[in-house]
Amino acid sequence: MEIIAMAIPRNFGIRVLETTSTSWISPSKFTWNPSRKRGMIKMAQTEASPDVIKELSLSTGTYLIPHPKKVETGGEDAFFVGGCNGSVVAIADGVSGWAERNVNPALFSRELMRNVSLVIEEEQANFDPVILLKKAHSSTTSMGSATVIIAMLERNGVLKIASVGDCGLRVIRAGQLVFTTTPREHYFDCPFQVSSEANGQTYRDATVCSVQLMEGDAIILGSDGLFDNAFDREIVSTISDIKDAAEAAKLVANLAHNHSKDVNFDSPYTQEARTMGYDVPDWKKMIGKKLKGGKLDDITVIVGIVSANSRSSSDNTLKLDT
Ligand SMILES: [Mn+2]
Repeated sequence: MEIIAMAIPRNFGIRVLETTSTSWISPSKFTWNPSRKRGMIKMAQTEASPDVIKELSLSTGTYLIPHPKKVETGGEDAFFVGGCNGSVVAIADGVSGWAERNVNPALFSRELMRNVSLVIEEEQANFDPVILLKKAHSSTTSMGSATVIIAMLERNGVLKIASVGDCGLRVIRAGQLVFTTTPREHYFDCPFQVSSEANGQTYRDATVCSVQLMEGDAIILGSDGLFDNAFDREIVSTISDIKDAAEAAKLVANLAHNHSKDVNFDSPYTQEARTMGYDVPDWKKMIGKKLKGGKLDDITVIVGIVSANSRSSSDNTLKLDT
């Protein structure tokens, strides 16, 4: 049972899987070297006009649609938007398998996000999502586990990301997808997760990366309920002409929600399931059937649109050197 404690599988989604084959996913890991930070900041300063420095910030919108069976309780996703200029965005997805142990899966994810909101006040955590995750996780006392993603935008446009599990982030620039995070899972439907259990994942297991954002970029954060039900190309086309972050978040969440309820939709989730060897029985394949359908889940979407504010370099309230 200890193995189960280390990695709680989700208890929703496909329940009619015919095989039990598992695969270990080991995507290439992005790396982020904190020592580069100062160099990147200097570059931002020297490339700008000597008199005007641009500060980047996020205009954010959020939208959460609970699992249809969890509407009354609000579901088990939780999110946070805060920090200076809304520059810190985070989503945690409580792993629902805990319900089988009579543990409310929402408690851990909500407390984790609440602790992010508290820890963000500490200067050390305010510039490093890994430290923020470490501190928020270590102060979370609820039983449970969650996948989690934290992203923070520095004023020079560097977006730092730490992710454990299968919450995700996309960057769209001029109508093109230019960056995606990579989910990590122990096996299909059992993602990496920070946990109340000593042998669960921690900040040390986070996939850590950074990306230089530009004015006009859009970032989209989502729980797996988004990315299991909506393809990147659909997300890009859905928000391509939308300037308002709140409207964009609502449209993207509804896109995923509609697919999640569509039993005939060939979703990213079922496509991955088939890749992993899960499918309908062979006799159904012989008559042309295949595993399909969306995945009912909580769906959380945060959209951030990057805007720039110009400041005179003589304005000594500007603190680029962090
Ligand atoms: Mn989920």
